[in-house]
Amino acid sequence: MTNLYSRLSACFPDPARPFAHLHDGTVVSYGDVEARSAAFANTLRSLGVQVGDRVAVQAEKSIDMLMLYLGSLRAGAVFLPLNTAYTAGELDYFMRDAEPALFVCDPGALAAIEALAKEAGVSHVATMPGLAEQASNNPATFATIERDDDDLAAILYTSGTTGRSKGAMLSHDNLGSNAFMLREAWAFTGGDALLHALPIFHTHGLFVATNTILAVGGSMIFLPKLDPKEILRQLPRATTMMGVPTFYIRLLDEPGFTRELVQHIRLFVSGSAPLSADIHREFSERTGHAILERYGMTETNMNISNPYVGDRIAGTVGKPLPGVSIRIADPETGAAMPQGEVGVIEIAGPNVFKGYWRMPEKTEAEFRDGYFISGDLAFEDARGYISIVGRAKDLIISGGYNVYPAEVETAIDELPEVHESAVIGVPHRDLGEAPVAVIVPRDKDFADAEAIKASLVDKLARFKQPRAILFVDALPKNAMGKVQKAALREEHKGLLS
Ligand code: MLC
Ligand code: AMP
Repeated sequence: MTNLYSRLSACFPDPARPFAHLHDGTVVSYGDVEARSAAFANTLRSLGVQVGDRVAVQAEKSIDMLMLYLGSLRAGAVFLPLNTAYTAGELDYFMRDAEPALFVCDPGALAAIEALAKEAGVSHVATMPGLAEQASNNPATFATIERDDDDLAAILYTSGTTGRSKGAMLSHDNLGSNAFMLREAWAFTGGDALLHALPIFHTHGLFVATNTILAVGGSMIFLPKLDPKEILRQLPRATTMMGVPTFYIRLLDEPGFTRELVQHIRLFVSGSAPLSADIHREFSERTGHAILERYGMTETNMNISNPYVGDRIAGTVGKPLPGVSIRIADPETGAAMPQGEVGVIEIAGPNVFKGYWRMPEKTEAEFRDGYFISGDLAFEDARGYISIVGRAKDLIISGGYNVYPAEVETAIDELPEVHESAVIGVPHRDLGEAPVAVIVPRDKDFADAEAIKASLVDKLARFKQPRAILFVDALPKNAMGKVQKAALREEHKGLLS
Protein backbone atom coordinates (compact mmCIF):
# COMPACT_ATOMS: atom_id res chain seq x y z
CA MET A 1 0.00 0.00 0.00
CA THR A 2 2.25 2.78 -1.16
CA ASN A 3 -0.07 5.11 -3.01
CA LEU A 4 -0.03 8.12 -0.68
CA TYR A 5 -3.83 8.32 -0.85
CA SER A 6 -4.17 4.71 0.32
CA ARG A 7 -1.83 5.35 3.22
CA LEU A 8 -3.75 8.46 4.22
CA SER A 9 -7.22 6.99 3.75
CA ALA A 10 -6.30 4.07 5.98
CA CYS A 11 -6.31 6.69 8.76
CA PHE A 12 -9.65 8.30 7.85
CA PRO A 13 -12.22 8.28 10.66
CA ASP A 14 -15.95 7.62 10.44
CA PRO A 15 -17.17 9.03 7.09
CA ALA A 16 -19.49 11.41 8.89
CA ARG A 17 -16.58 13.14 10.66
CA PRO A 18 -15.60 16.59 9.32
CA PHE A 19 -12.51 17.11 7.19
CA ALA A 20 -12.96 20.76 6.26
CA HIS A 21 -15.04 23.65 7.53
CA LEU A 22 -15.36 26.08 4.62
CA HIS A 23 -15.70 29.84 4.69
CA ASP A 24 -19.36 29.69 3.58
CA GLY A 25 -20.37 27.35 6.40
CA THR A 26 -20.22 24.14 4.34
CA VAL A 27 -18.74 21.13 6.09
CA VAL A 28 -16.86 18.60 3.96
CA SER A 29 -16.89 15.18 5.64
CA TYR A 30 -14.43 12.33 5.27
CA GLY A 31 -17.14 10.53 3.31
CA ASP A 32 -17.17 13.51 0.93
CA VAL A 33 -13.35 13.35 0.64
CA GLU A 34 -13.55 9.71 -0.42
CA ALA A 35 -16.39 10.34 -2.88
CA ARG A 36 -15.14 13.62 -4.38
CA SER A 37 -11.56 12.43 -4.82
CA ALA A 38 -12.93 9.31 -6.55
CA ALA A 39 -15.10 11.47 -8.81
CA PHE A 40 -12.08 13.60 -9.74
CA ALA A 41 -9.99 10.47 -10.38
CA ASN A 42 -12.72 9.19 -12.72
CA THR A 43 -12.86 12.59 -14.44
CA LEU A 44 -9.10 12.54 -15.05
CA ARG A 45 -9.47 9.05 -16.52
CA SER A 46 -12.32 10.16 -18.78
CA LEU A 47 -10.14 12.99 -20.10
CA GLY A 48 -7.44 10.50 -21.03
CA VAL A 49 -5.03 11.31 -18.20
CA GLN A 50 -2.77 8.25 -17.84
CA VAL A 51 -0.70 7.02 -14.93
CA GLY A 52 2.40 9.24 -14.71
CA ASP A 53 0.82 12.13 -16.66
CA ARG A 54 1.11 15.59 -15.18
CA VAL A 55 -1.99 17.49 -14.07
CA ALA A 56 -1.09 21.19 -13.86
CA VAL A 57 -3.30 23.51 -11.84
CA GLN A 58 -3.18 27.28 -11.52
CA ALA A 59 -6.33 28.21 -9.66
CA GLU A 60 -7.56 30.12 -6.64
CA LYS A 61 -7.56 28.14 -3.43
CA SER A 62 -10.62 25.92 -3.16
CA ILE A 63 -11.70 22.64 -1.64
CA ASP A 64 -12.22 21.35 -5.20
CA MET A 65 -8.54 21.91 -5.88
CA LEU A 66 -7.66 19.81 -2.83
CA MET A 67 -10.02 17.08 -4.00
CA LEU A 68 -8.38 17.23 -7.44
CA TYR A 69 -5.01 16.77 -5.72
CA LEU A 70 -6.30 13.64 -3.98
CA GLY A 71 -8.02 12.44 -7.16
CA SER A 72 -4.77 12.88 -9.04
CA LEU A 73 -2.94 10.75 -6.44
CA ARG A 74 -5.62 8.08 -6.71
CA ALA A 75 -5.42 8.01 -10.52
CA GLY A 76 -1.63 7.68 -10.38
CA ALA A 77 -1.15 11.07 -12.07
CA VAL A 78 1.44 13.66 -11.01
CA PHE A 79 -0.06 16.78 -9.42
CA LEU A 80 1.59 20.03 -10.48
CA PRO A 81 0.26 23.10 -8.66
CA LEU A 82 1.38 26.56 -9.81
CA ASN A 83 1.46 29.87 -7.96
CA THR A 84 -1.56 31.97 -8.96
CA ALA A 85 0.76 34.96 -9.34
CA TYR A 86 2.66 33.48 -12.31
CA THR A 87 2.35 35.48 -15.54
CA ALA A 88 1.77 34.16 -19.06
CA GLY A 89 5.50 34.13 -19.80
CA GLU A 90 6.20 32.03 -16.72
CA LEU A 91 3.33 29.63 -17.50
CA ASP A 92 4.51 29.16 -21.06
CA TYR A 93 7.77 27.76 -19.69
CA PHE A 94 6.04 25.42 -17.22
CA MET A 95 3.73 24.06 -19.93
CA ARG A 96 6.59 23.33 -22.31
CA ASP A 97 8.80 21.85 -19.63
CA ALA A 98 6.25 19.69 -17.81
CA GLU A 99 4.09 18.77 -20.83
CA PRO A 100 0.95 18.30 -18.73
CA ALA A 101 -1.87 16.15 -20.09
CA LEU A 102 -4.32 18.60 -18.53
CA PHE A 103 -4.07 22.24 -17.42
CA VAL A 104 -6.68 23.46 -14.94
CA CYS A 105 -7.22 27.21 -14.49
CA ASP A 106 -9.66 29.81 -13.19
CA PRO A 107 -12.57 30.77 -15.49
CA GLY A 108 -11.26 34.32 -15.96
CA ALA A 109 -7.96 33.00 -17.32
CA LEU A 110 -9.44 30.43 -19.70
CA ALA A 111 -9.00 32.28 -22.99
CA ALA A 112 -5.40 33.26 -22.25
CA ILE A 113 -4.50 29.78 -21.00
CA GLU A 114 -6.09 28.11 -24.01
CA ALA A 115 -4.00 30.28 -26.32
CA LEU A 116 -0.81 29.45 -24.41
CA ALA A 117 -1.69 25.76 -24.25
CA LYS A 118 -2.25 25.59 -27.98
CA GLU A 119 1.19 27.07 -28.65
CA ALA A 120 2.82 24.78 -26.09
CA GLY A 121 1.06 21.64 -27.32
CA VAL A 122 -1.02 21.01 -24.19
CA SER A 123 -4.12 19.22 -25.41
CA HIS A 124 -6.61 19.65 -22.57
CA VAL A 125 -7.53 22.81 -20.68
CA ALA A 126 -10.36 22.95 -18.14
CA THR A 127 -11.55 25.42 -15.55
CA MET A 128 -11.63 24.37 -11.91
CA PRO A 129 -15.44 24.81 -11.66
CA GLY A 130 -15.88 23.08 -15.05
CA LEU A 131 -13.86 20.10 -13.90
CA ALA A 132 -15.76 20.01 -10.59
CA GLU A 133 -19.03 19.90 -12.50
CA GLN A 134 -17.78 17.04 -14.65
CA ALA A 135 -16.72 15.28 -11.45
CA SER A 136 -20.27 15.61 -10.12
CA ASN A 137 -21.46 13.58 -13.10
CA ASN A 138 -18.87 10.84 -12.60
CA PRO A 139 -19.05 7.83 -10.26
CA ALA A 140 -18.08 8.50 -6.65
CA THR A 141 -16.09 5.30 -6.27
CA PHE A 142 -12.63 4.56 -7.66
CA ALA A 143 -10.13 1.78 -7.04
CA THR A 144 -6.97 3.72 -6.15
CA ILE A 145 -4.12 2.81 -8.49
CA GLU A 146 -1.27 0.91 -6.85
CA ARG A 147 1.98 2.90 -6.91
CA ASP A 148 5.53 2.21 -5.74
CA ASP A 149 7.29 4.28 -3.08
CA ASP A 150 9.47 5.97 -5.69
CA ASP A 151 6.70 6.74 -8.20
CA LEU A 152 5.97 10.42 -8.58
CA ALA A 153 3.06 11.99 -6.74
CA ALA A 154 3.80 15.66 -7.46
CA ILE A 155 6.12 18.11 -9.16
CA LEU A 156 6.66 21.54 -7.61
CA TYR A 157 8.61 24.15 -9.51
CA THR A 158 11.28 26.02 -7.69
CA SER A 159 13.49 28.71 -9.17
CA GLY A 160 17.24 28.51 -9.20
CA THR A 161 20.22 30.76 -8.78
CA THR A 162 20.93 30.33 -12.46
CA GLY A 163 18.50 30.30 -15.30
CA ARG A 164 15.21 28.53 -15.39
CA SER A 165 12.89 27.05 -12.81
CA LYS A 166 13.36 23.40 -11.94
CA GLY A 167 10.58 20.91 -11.27
CA ALA A 168 11.23 19.09 -7.99
CA MET A 169 9.97 15.51 -8.37
CA LEU A 170 8.32 14.24 -5.18
CA SER A 171 7.42 10.60 -4.79
CA HIS A 172 4.55 9.00 -2.90
CA ASP A 173 6.96 8.01 -0.14
CA ASN A 174 8.69 11.40 0.00
CA LEU A 175 5.34 12.89 0.95
CA GLY A 176 4.01 9.92 2.92
CA SER A 177 7.07 9.42 5.11
CA ASN A 178 7.10 13.11 6.01
CA ALA A 179 3.38 13.30 6.83
CA PHE A 180 3.43 10.26 9.11
CA MET A 181 6.62 11.41 10.81
CA LEU A 182 5.22 14.93 11.41
CA ARG A 183 1.98 13.70 12.94
CA GLU A 184 4.07 11.99 15.64
CA ALA A 185 6.66 14.76 16.03
CA TRP A 186 4.01 17.46 16.46
CA ALA A 187 1.50 15.21 18.30
CA PHE A 188 -1.38 15.56 15.85
CA THR A 189 -4.55 13.59 16.61
CA GLY A 190 -7.99 13.15 15.11
CA GLY A 191 -9.22 15.79 17.53
CA ASP A 192 -7.14 18.52 15.89
CA ALA A 193 -8.70 21.40 13.96
CA LEU A 194 -6.02 23.17 11.93
CA LEU A 195 -6.53 26.79 10.91
CA HIS A 196 -5.51 26.73 7.23
CA ALA A 197 -4.94 30.12 5.59
CA LEU A 198 -1.86 29.21 3.49
CA PRO A 199 -1.88 28.87 -0.29
CA ILE A 200 -2.18 25.25 -1.51
CA PHE A 201 0.30 25.48 -4.38
CA HIS A 202 3.36 25.10 -2.14
CA THR A 203 4.81 22.50 0.21
CA HIS A 204 3.68 24.28 3.37
CA GLY A 205 -0.07 24.55 2.72
CA LEU A 206 -0.47 21.47 0.49
CA PHE A 207 1.75 18.87 2.10
CA VAL A 208 2.76 19.92 5.61
CA ALA A 209 -0.67 21.16 6.62
CA THR A 210 -3.05 19.01 4.56
CA ASN A 211 -1.27 15.66 4.50
CA THR A 212 -0.58 15.78 8.22
CA ILE A 213 -4.24 16.43 9.01
CA LEU A 214 -5.34 13.66 6.63
CA ALA A 215 -2.84 11.30 8.28
CA VAL A 216 -4.70 11.60 11.58
CA GLY A 217 -8.24 12.06 10.30
CA GLY A 218 -8.37 15.53 11.81
CA SER A 219 -10.11 18.62 10.45
CA MET A 220 -9.21 21.98 8.98
CA ILE A 221 -10.80 25.41 9.05
CA PHE A 222 -10.13 26.12 5.41
CA LEU A 223 -9.82 29.85 4.66
CA PRO A 224 -9.23 31.37 1.21
CA LYS A 225 -6.20 33.41 2.30
CA LEU A 226 -4.62 35.24 5.21
CA ASP A 227 -7.14 37.71 6.60
CA PRO A 228 -6.10 38.53 10.18
CA LYS A 229 -9.62 39.59 11.24
CA GLU A 230 -11.04 36.30 9.97
CA ILE A 231 -8.27 34.39 11.77
CA LEU A 232 -9.31 36.11 15.02
CA ARG A 233 -12.90 35.01 14.42
CA GLN A 234 -11.92 31.39 13.67
CA LEU A 235 -9.21 30.84 16.29
CA PRO A 236 -11.72 29.84 19.01
CA ARG A 237 -12.69 26.79 16.88
CA ALA A 238 -9.09 25.76 16.13
CA THR A 239 -6.56 23.72 18.07
CA THR A 240 -3.52 24.52 15.92
CA MET A 241 -2.29 26.81 13.16
CA MET A 242 0.55 26.84 10.62
CA GLY A 243 1.91 29.92 8.90
CA VAL A 244 4.87 31.75 7.43
CA PRO A 245 6.38 34.43 9.73
CA THR A 246 4.30 37.18 8.04
CA PHE A 247 1.17 35.47 9.45
CA TYR A 248 2.40 35.92 13.02
CA ILE A 249 3.69 39.44 12.39
CA ARG A 250 0.26 40.46 11.10
CA LEU A 251 -1.56 38.78 13.99
CA LEU A 252 0.60 40.71 16.45
CA ASP A 253 -0.56 43.92 14.75
CA GLU A 254 -4.14 43.06 15.75
CA PRO A 255 -5.18 44.46 19.15
CA GLY A 256 -7.81 41.68 19.38
CA PHE A 257 -5.10 39.01 19.27
CA THR A 258 -4.96 38.27 22.97
CA ARG A 259 -3.86 35.59 25.40
CA GLU A 260 -7.50 34.78 26.17
CA LEU A 261 -8.32 34.21 22.50
CA VAL A 262 -5.64 31.54 22.07
CA GLN A 263 -5.27 29.95 25.48
CA HIS A 264 -6.89 26.71 24.24
CA ILE A 265 -4.60 26.44 21.16
CA ARG A 266 -2.08 23.62 21.51
CA LEU A 267 0.39 24.56 18.75
CA PHE A 268 1.48 27.40 16.46
CA VAL A 269 3.98 26.36 13.77
CA SER A 270 6.11 28.74 11.68
CA GLY A 271 8.31 28.00 8.69
CA SER A 272 9.28 28.69 5.06
CA ALA A 273 11.28 31.79 6.07
CA PRO A 274 13.24 32.92 9.14
CA LEU A 275 11.12 33.88 12.16
CA SER A 276 12.99 36.61 13.96
CA ALA A 277 13.82 35.98 17.61
CA ASP A 278 12.12 39.32 18.41
CA ILE A 279 8.81 38.21 16.90
CA HIS A 280 9.12 34.84 18.66
CA ARG A 281 9.54 36.64 22.00
CA GLU A 282 6.85 39.21 21.33
CA PHE A 283 4.44 36.39 20.47
CA SER A 284 5.35 34.54 23.64
CA GLU A 285 4.84 37.61 25.80
CA ARG A 286 1.49 38.38 24.20
CA THR A 287 0.03 34.87 24.14
CA GLY A 288 2.05 32.61 26.41
CA HIS A 289 2.77 30.36 23.39
CA ALA A 290 6.26 29.60 22.10
CA ILE A 291 5.89 29.29 18.33
CA LEU A 292 7.35 26.01 17.07
CA GLU A 293 9.76 27.00 14.27
CA ARG A 294 10.75 24.36 11.75
CA TYR A 295 12.87 24.30 8.59
CA GLY A 296 11.94 22.76 5.26
CA MET A 297 12.30 22.98 1.52
CA THR A 298 10.29 22.10 -1.55
CA GLU A 299 12.89 19.46 -2.44
CA THR A 300 12.88 17.80 0.98
CA ASN A 301 9.66 18.59 2.83
CA MET A 302 10.37 19.07 6.55
CA ASN A 303 13.90 18.50 7.88
CA ILE A 304 14.54 20.19 11.20
CA SER A 305 12.15 21.25 13.93
CA ASN A 306 11.96 22.65 17.41
CA PRO A 307 10.44 20.08 19.77
CA TYR A 308 6.78 19.66 20.59
CA VAL A 309 7.77 18.78 24.14
CA GLY A 310 10.83 20.66 25.35
CA ASP A 311 12.44 24.03 24.76
CA ARG A 312 11.51 25.88 21.60
CA ILE A 313 14.41 28.24 21.26
CA ALA A 314 13.87 31.58 19.50
CA GLY A 315 16.18 32.09 16.54
CA THR A 316 16.79 28.36 16.06
CA VAL A 317 15.02 25.80 13.88
CA GLY A 318 15.61 23.00 16.38
CA LYS A 319 16.99 19.52 15.75
CA PRO A 320 16.82 17.04 12.85
CA LEU A 321 13.40 15.38 12.60
CA PRO A 322 13.19 11.58 13.07
CA GLY A 323 14.51 9.71 10.04
CA VAL A 324 16.12 12.83 8.56
CA SER A 325 19.90 12.91 8.44
CA ILE A 326 21.44 16.39 8.61
CA ARG A 327 25.07 17.37 8.27
CA ILE A 328 26.52 20.86 8.53
CA ALA A 329 29.23 20.69 5.90
CA ASP A 330 32.12 22.74 4.65
CA PRO A 331 30.64 24.32 1.49
CA GLU A 332 33.80 23.55 -0.51
CA THR A 333 34.81 20.07 0.64
CA GLY A 334 31.68 18.61 2.21
CA ALA A 335 33.58 17.76 5.40
CA ALA A 336 31.51 17.99 8.59
CA MET A 337 32.07 21.30 10.39
CA PRO A 338 32.97 21.30 14.08
CA GLN A 339 30.13 22.17 16.44
CA GLY A 340 29.49 25.91 16.55
CA GLU A 341 30.98 26.63 13.14
CA VAL A 342 28.96 27.71 10.15
CA GLY A 343 28.56 25.36 7.20
CA VAL A 344 25.96 24.44 4.61
CA ILE A 345 23.00 22.24 5.62
CA GLU A 346 22.98 18.95 3.72
CA ILE A 347 20.04 16.56 3.94
CA ALA A 348 19.44 12.84 3.39
CA GLY A 349 16.43 10.67 4.16
CA PRO A 350 13.20 9.28 2.74
CA ASN A 351 11.93 12.86 2.48
CA VAL A 352 14.54 13.93 -0.09
CA PHE A 353 13.13 14.34 -3.61
CA LYS A 354 13.87 12.22 -6.67
CA GLY A 355 15.64 14.97 -8.61
CA TYR A 356 14.72 17.80 -10.95
CA TRP A 357 12.36 16.97 -13.80
CA ARG A 358 14.39 16.23 -16.93
CA MET A 359 17.51 17.91 -15.50
CA PRO A 360 19.90 15.10 -14.50
CA GLU A 361 22.98 17.36 -14.51
CA LYS A 362 21.37 19.97 -12.24
CA THR A 363 20.21 17.18 -9.94
CA GLU A 364 23.70 15.70 -9.76
CA ALA A 365 25.23 19.09 -9.06
CA GLU A 366 23.05 19.55 -5.98
CA PHE A 367 23.92 16.24 -4.30
CA ARG A 368 27.12 15.21 -2.51
CA ASP A 369 27.62 11.67 -1.09
CA GLY A 370 23.87 11.09 -1.25
CA TYR A 371 23.11 14.31 0.63
CA PHE A 372 21.10 17.14 -0.94
CA ILE A 373 22.95 20.46 -0.64
CA SER A 374 20.37 22.94 0.65
CA GLY A 375 22.33 26.16 0.12
CA ASP A 376 21.33 27.33 3.64
CA LEU A 377 24.12 28.24 6.07
CA ALA A 378 23.83 27.20 9.69
CA PHE A 379 25.58 26.06 12.85
CA GLU A 380 24.73 23.63 15.60
CA ASP A 381 25.04 24.56 19.28
CA ALA A 382 26.12 22.40 22.21
CA ARG A 383 22.54 21.22 22.77
CA GLY A 384 22.18 20.15 19.13
CA TYR A 385 19.91 23.05 18.15
CA ILE A 386 20.54 24.40 14.65
CA SER A 387 20.45 28.11 13.79
CA ILE A 388 20.22 29.29 10.19
CA VAL A 389 22.46 32.30 9.70
CA GLY A 390 22.30 32.97 5.98
CA ARG A 391 22.28 31.49 2.52
CA ALA A 392 25.04 30.36 0.20
CA LYS A 393 22.49 30.73 -2.62
CA ASP A 394 21.47 34.16 -3.89
CA LEU A 395 17.84 34.01 -2.80
CA ILE A 396 15.32 36.46 -1.35
CA ILE A 397 12.31 35.15 0.63
CA SER A 398 9.44 37.61 0.58
CA GLY A 399 6.44 36.66 2.71
CA GLY A 400 7.37 32.99 2.26
CA TYR A 401 7.74 33.18 -1.53
CA ASN A 402 11.15 32.65 -3.08
CA VAL A 403 12.53 35.31 -5.38
CA TYR A 404 15.72 34.52 -7.24
CA PRO A 405 17.61 37.76 -7.98
CA ALA A 406 19.14 36.23 -11.13
CA GLU A 407 15.67 35.87 -12.67
CA VAL A 408 14.68 39.46 -11.82
CA GLU A 409 18.02 40.82 -13.03
CA THR A 410 17.61 38.99 -16.36
CA ALA A 411 14.18 40.57 -16.85
CA ILE A 412 15.51 44.03 -15.98
CA ASP A 413 18.68 43.73 -18.06
CA GLU A 414 16.55 42.95 -21.13
CA LEU A 415 14.99 46.45 -20.95
CA PRO A 416 16.50 48.88 -23.47
CA GLU A 417 17.01 51.58 -20.84
CA VAL A 418 19.18 49.34 -18.66
CA HIS A 419 22.90 48.75 -18.86
CA GLU A 420 23.09 46.38 -15.89
CA SER A 421 21.38 45.69 -12.59
CA ALA A 422 21.70 44.00 -9.23
CA VAL A 423 18.72 42.80 -7.22
CA ILE A 424 19.08 42.48 -3.46
CA GLY A 425 16.87 41.53 -0.52
CA VAL A 426 16.22 44.41 1.85
CA PRO A 427 14.73 43.89 5.33
CA HIS A 428 10.96 44.46 5.39
CA ARG A 429 9.01 44.27 8.65
CA ASP A 430 5.96 42.55 7.21
CA LEU A 431 7.47 40.35 4.48
CA GLY A 432 10.82 39.61 6.14
CA GLU A 433 12.66 40.88 3.13
CA ALA A 434 11.66 42.26 -0.26
CA PRO A 435 13.47 42.72 -3.57
CA VAL A 436 15.08 46.04 -4.45
CA ALA A 437 16.72 46.70 -7.82
CA VAL A 438 19.86 48.78 -8.19
CA ILE A 439 20.16 49.82 -11.83
CA VAL A 440 22.88 51.33 -13.97
CA PRO A 441 20.98 53.01 -16.83
CA ARG A 442 22.37 53.23 -20.36
CA ASP A 443 21.72 56.97 -20.35
CA LYS A 444 23.06 58.35 -17.08
CA ASP A 445 20.20 60.86 -16.86
CA PHE A 446 17.54 58.16 -17.01
CA ALA A 447 15.83 57.75 -13.63
CA ASP A 448 12.26 56.71 -14.38
CA ALA A 449 11.52 54.01 -11.79
CA GLU A 450 7.84 53.88 -12.73
CA ALA A 451 8.69 53.10 -16.36
CA ILE A 452 10.89 50.20 -15.25
CA LYS A 453 8.20 48.90 -12.90
CA ALA A 454 5.59 49.11 -15.68
CA SER A 455 7.82 47.14 -18.04
CA LEU A 456 8.09 44.29 -15.54
CA VAL A 457 4.37 43.87 -14.88
CA ASP A 458 3.79 41.23 -17.58
CA LYS A 459 7.17 39.59 -17.20
CA LEU A 460 7.38 38.72 -13.53
CA ALA A 461 4.91 37.58 -10.90
CA ARG A 462 4.01 40.51 -8.63
CA PHE A 463 5.90 39.19 -5.60
CA LYS A 464 9.12 39.08 -7.67
CA GLN A 465 8.83 42.72 -8.76
CA PRO A 466 11.16 45.13 -6.96
CA ARG A 467 9.55 47.16 -4.18
CA ALA A 468 12.02 49.98 -4.88
CA ILE A 469 14.27 50.88 -7.78
CA LEU A 470 17.47 52.86 -7.34
CA PHE A 471 19.65 54.30 -10.09
CA VAL A 472 23.43 54.44 -9.73
CA ASP A 473 26.38 55.26 -11.98
CA ALA A 474 28.15 51.98 -11.26
CA LEU A 475 27.71 48.81 -9.20
CA PRO A 476 30.32 47.91 -6.58
CA LYS A 477 32.38 44.99 -7.94
CA ASN A 478 35.25 42.87 -6.72
CA ALA A 479 38.48 42.17 -8.58
CA MET A 480 36.78 39.34 -10.48
CA GLY A 481 34.10 41.74 -11.72
CA LYS A 482 31.42 40.16 -9.50
CA VAL A 483 28.84 42.51 -7.99
CA GLN A 484 29.38 42.91 -4.25
CA LYS A 485 25.84 42.28 -3.10
CA ALA A 486 26.76 42.25 0.57
CA ALA A 487 27.96 45.86 0.23
CA LEU A 488 24.74 46.83 -1.55
CA ARG A 489 22.62 45.10 1.10
CA GLU A 490 24.47 46.91 3.86
CA GLU A 491 24.14 50.28 2.11
CA HIS A 492 20.40 49.95 1.53
CA LYS A 493 19.33 47.95 4.59
CA GLY A 494 17.12 50.75 5.95
CA LEU A 495 15.37 51.48 2.65
CA LEU A 496 12.09 49.66 3.30
CA SER A 497 11.76 50.03 7.05
C1 MLC B 1 1.33 38.96 -2.14
N1 MLC B 1 2.06 39.99 -2.60
C2 MLC B 1 3.32 39.83 -2.22
C3 MLC B 1 3.35 38.61 -1.51
N2 MLC B 1 2.11 38.10 -1.47
N3 MLC B 1 4.41 40.58 -2.43
C4 MLC B 1 5.57 40.14 -1.94
N4 MLC B 1 5.68 38.99 -1.25
C5 MLC B 1 4.58 38.20 -1.02
N5 MLC B 1 4.70 37.06 -0.35
C6 MLC B 1 1.63 41.18 -3.33
C7 MLC B 1 0.40 41.01 -4.15
O1 MLC B 1 0.74 40.68 -5.45
C8 MLC B 1 -0.23 42.38 -4.03
O2 MLC B 1 0.39 43.29 -4.88
C9 MLC B 1 0.09 42.81 -2.65
O3 MLC B 1 1.30 42.12 -2.31
C10 MLC B 1 -0.96 42.44 -1.65
O4 MLC B 1 -1.56 41.23 -2.05
P1 MLC B 1 -2.41 40.36 -1.08
O5 MLC B 1 -3.02 39.22 -1.83
O6 MLC B 1 -3.31 41.20 -0.25
O7 MLC B 1 -1.29 39.77 -0.19
P2 MLC B 1 -1.52 38.99 1.06
O8 MLC B 1 -2.75 38.17 1.00
O9 MLC B 1 -1.43 39.94 2.19
O10 MLC B 1 -0.31 37.95 0.99
C11 MLC B 1 0.82 38.02 1.76
C12 MLC B 1 1.03 36.66 2.38
C13 MLC B 1 1.02 35.59 1.26
C14 MLC B 1 2.36 36.68 3.10
C15 MLC B 1 -0.07 36.35 3.37
O11 MLC B 1 2.02 35.92 0.33
C16 MLC B 1 1.16 34.22 1.75
O12 MLC B 1 0.20 33.57 2.14
N6 MLC B 1 2.39 33.70 1.74
C17 MLC B 1 2.67 32.33 2.11
C18 MLC B 1 3.65 31.74 1.14
C19 MLC B 1 3.87 30.25 1.38
O13 MLC B 1 2.95 29.49 1.63
N7 MLC B 1 5.10 29.83 1.31
C20 MLC B 1 5.45 28.42 1.56
C21 MLC B 1 6.46 27.97 0.52
S1 MLC B 1 6.92 26.30 0.85
P3 MLC B 1 -0.35 44.61 -5.39
O14 MLC B 1 0.60 45.23 -6.32
O15 MLC B 1 -1.59 44.10 -6.05
O16 MLC B 1 -0.62 45.44 -4.18
C22 MLC B 1 8.46 26.40 1.55
C23 MLC B 1 8.99 25.19 2.21
C24 MLC B 1 8.77 25.30 3.66
O17 MLC B 1 9.01 27.44 1.62
O18 MLC B 1 9.71 25.24 4.44
O19 MLC B 1 7.60 25.48 4.02
P1 AMP C 1 11.24 26.75 -0.99
O1 AMP C 1 12.23 26.57 -2.08
O2 AMP C 1 10.12 27.66 -1.32
O3 AMP C 1 10.79 25.45 -0.51
O4 AMP C 1 12.01 27.45 0.20
C1 AMP C 1 12.96 26.75 0.95
C2 AMP C 1 13.84 27.72 1.65
O5 AMP C 1 13.11 28.43 2.62
C3 AMP C 1 14.95 27.06 2.42
O6 AMP C 1 16.03 26.68 1.58
C4 AMP C 1 15.32 28.16 3.39
O7 AMP C 1 16.16 29.10 2.79
C5 AMP C 1 13.97 28.79 3.68
N1 AMP C 1 13.40 28.35 4.96
C6 AMP C 1 12.41 27.46 5.20
N2 AMP C 1 12.14 27.39 6.53
C7 AMP C 1 12.97 28.26 7.14
C8 AMP C 1 13.18 28.66 8.49
N3 AMP C 1 12.46 28.19 9.49
N4 AMP C 1 14.15 29.58 8.72
C9 AMP C 1 14.90 30.09 7.74
N5 AMP C 1 14.73 29.77 6.45
C10 AMP C 1 13.77 28.87 6.14
